[in-house]
Amino acid sequence: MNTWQDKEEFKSEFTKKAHILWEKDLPDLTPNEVYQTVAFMVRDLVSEDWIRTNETYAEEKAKQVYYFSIEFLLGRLLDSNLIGLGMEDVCRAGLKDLGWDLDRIIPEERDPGLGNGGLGRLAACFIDSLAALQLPGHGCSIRYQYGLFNQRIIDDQQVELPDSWLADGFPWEVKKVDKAVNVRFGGNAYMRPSEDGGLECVYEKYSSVRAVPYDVPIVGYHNHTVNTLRLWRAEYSREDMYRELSLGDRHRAFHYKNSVQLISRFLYPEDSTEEGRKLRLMQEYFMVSAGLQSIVRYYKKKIKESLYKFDQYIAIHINDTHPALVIPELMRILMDEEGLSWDAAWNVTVRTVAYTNHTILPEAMERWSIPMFKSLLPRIYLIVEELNRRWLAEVRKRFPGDEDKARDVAVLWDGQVHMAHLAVLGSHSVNGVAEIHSQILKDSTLHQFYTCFPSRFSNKTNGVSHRRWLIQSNPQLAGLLDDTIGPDWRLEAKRLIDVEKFSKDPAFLERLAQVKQTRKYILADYIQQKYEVKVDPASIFDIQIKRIHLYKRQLLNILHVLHLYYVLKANPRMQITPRTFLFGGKAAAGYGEAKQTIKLINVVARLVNNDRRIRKQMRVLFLENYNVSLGQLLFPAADVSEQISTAGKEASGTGNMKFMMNGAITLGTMDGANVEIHREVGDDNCVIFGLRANEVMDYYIHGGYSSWNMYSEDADIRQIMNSLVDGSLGNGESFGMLYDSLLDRNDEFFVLKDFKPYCQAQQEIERRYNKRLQWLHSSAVNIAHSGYFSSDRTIRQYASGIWHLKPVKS
Ligand code: 26Y
Repeated sequence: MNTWQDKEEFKSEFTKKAHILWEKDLPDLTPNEVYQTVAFMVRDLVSEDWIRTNETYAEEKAKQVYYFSIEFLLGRLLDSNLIGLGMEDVCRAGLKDLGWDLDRIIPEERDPGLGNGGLGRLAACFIDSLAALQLPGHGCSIRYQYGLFNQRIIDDQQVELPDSWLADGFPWEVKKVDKAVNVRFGGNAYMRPSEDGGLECVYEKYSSVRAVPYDVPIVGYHNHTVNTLRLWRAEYSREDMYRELSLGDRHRAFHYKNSVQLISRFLYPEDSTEEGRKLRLMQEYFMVSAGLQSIVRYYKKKIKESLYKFDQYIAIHINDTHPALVIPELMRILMDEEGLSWDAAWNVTVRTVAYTNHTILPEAMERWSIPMFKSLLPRIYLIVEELNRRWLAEVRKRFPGDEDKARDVAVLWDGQVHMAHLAVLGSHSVNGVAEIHSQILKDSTLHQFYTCFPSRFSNKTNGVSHRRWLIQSNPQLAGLLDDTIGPDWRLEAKRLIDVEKFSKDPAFLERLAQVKQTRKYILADYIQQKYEVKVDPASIFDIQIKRIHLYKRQLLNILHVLHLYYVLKANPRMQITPRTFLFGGKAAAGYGEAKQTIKLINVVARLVNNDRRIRKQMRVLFLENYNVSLGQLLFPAADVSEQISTAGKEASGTGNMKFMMNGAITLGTMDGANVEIHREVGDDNCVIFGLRANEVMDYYIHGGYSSWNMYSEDADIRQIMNSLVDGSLGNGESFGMLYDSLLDRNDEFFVLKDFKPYCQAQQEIERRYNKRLQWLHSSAVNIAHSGYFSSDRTIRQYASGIWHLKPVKS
């Protein structure tokens, strides 16, 4: 069985399942038990297709891609799976008869927040698209016991609480004990002459960690394809535990047990301490080694082709450098376990692996200290050393005397392992995530590599799943689109372009306005319930939601809010179109400026919201614990999408696409995918401001920017800056760290430089909003052109340009 014929069948299955699971009468079920019951029923529906999909891939020996990512920010799965199976209506009707409302059951699922932000959410959209397009592709990651922290705001400040998302169990996973593998750490590795006259590696005195896979089905859209996300959990190996115990050292035994369990306990353990960094490296190798071992085992058992042909059947993609150890690990397996020569193994490895870069911020470039790397991964280190030796010899031969070049492409340099260099060297394909970002990689960040391997480089502009971010998040808009252009856009997002024909049709625009209004009411209700704050659904909803970071410039936004407040205070008669400024996002626990930014937003919010006169015109709110589910409430309700990073810093952004798809107007800099959004919709349908990337670059290289000059020459800037440190924002609060970054450290992200252009852009937004029909037209144009930003387009480009995959019908 893989559908429920009708609501009657649903009800009877539900009753049976609930009885087995809970041994309770239906009326006594808690909402969470109802959620779990439905989730298990859905899993039953999926299982047949899941098995068949796997069988088909193996029988047809279809080429498959494995997407390795240290993060998968999935969001809730019940709703998306029901939609994928086309069972949402039946389920809703059945539950209704039994006295429950599906919309109240869905929030019972805890968000599996196995990611920090953009990169993790992108991975989730990608596996969604792979299944929707019937492409053979799977995810590989870690089953963290605790996802990204739960954010609370206490006394205006972020407090991080553990996210125990597994507390009530996770109905979507299937533990596969028989597919466990061992991953080895520590010990000694050295080369010795082998019997056949060559060299072989001896690896000894290591300790073993058992990696146990938990598989999650990734359900296609109305197509019977079910791919797999494999999440690895670290367990101690009983053998090793007993060995330690038998040596009589209980301390060592327990130390071993604890350190193993730590590997899959937290997403991104603190990396400001040596201990934390080591754990992070262990996580990376753990995921990579477990994932690769299971792929090679599958290849030998099911594909049964020569390992020299590995890359004809398997593609491995690394989501940033965190899984870059697949390169030396695949070398290890091919050489030490399968007996290939160095050259043969290297050819297979490079042809198999492809790498995506997601950031050019120097501090986010991964580097490991050689002593730590070597002691934790001695065999892998030998391989990295050898590939670096061969590579530098080649470079020095090609470019004699050019030591600058050698430095810029070395994998080992200055006592560190440079992961981005390893990733580029060991991959046949390197891509950035938006046109401007891919260009910057070629021109500067990876320029020397680009001169060595120009054909490896390409661009794949990011995309988002229009299933989650439109069909699922905004059923009201989805329904209007069906009524207007028919339902084809659901299968083929490009068809959204048909909306353009209606973008001047007053009847359509009126309905579009109603949808937006409804979504603003829904959000206002949520805010009322949770914060006991009233926001006015007739005001402009201006939203910035993303990780808190200096380069993303939440500071620019809140300083403009503060400025607007001062202007209104100084001009009691002045009227503006009422605005609701909403913020959401988490700051890294050790990132002082980001945490102070959150505090500043909350302090300014109190100042503004407590002022009886001002609060009729503006409201400010920081929404706690921004995650995928909260995003699903926010994107549909937005009028204005804040995308205001310093040009050249945001690799792509994907929130910008989700807003656009839901009809918000972008207020942004020429950065990341904003550049392409601007190209799609034109100047009339988005508002662009601020320095361009080349101007920012010029300032960095040639100097010439002084934030002190901005401060001394502009009274408005002086006023807001002074208020950061003179205690006038309330309770004598002071924001010294932010003040210093803007003035003493010369405003690395050009907040003050872009301040006035941003204020003008905000006025332009207001002017356009008040031309109601024109605004609605812009909103429609944005929706119409958002089809390009579906991750289906992106994944098709990866599939044809990098992985060479073809769809397989299940
Ligand atoms: C090494 C470690 C500190 C590290 C951890 C996480 C480095 C980077 C990251 C995450 C990066 C990330 O999320 N990047 C974002 O990727 C998105 C998807 O491509 C982009 O849209 C977004 O611009 C980029 O910031």
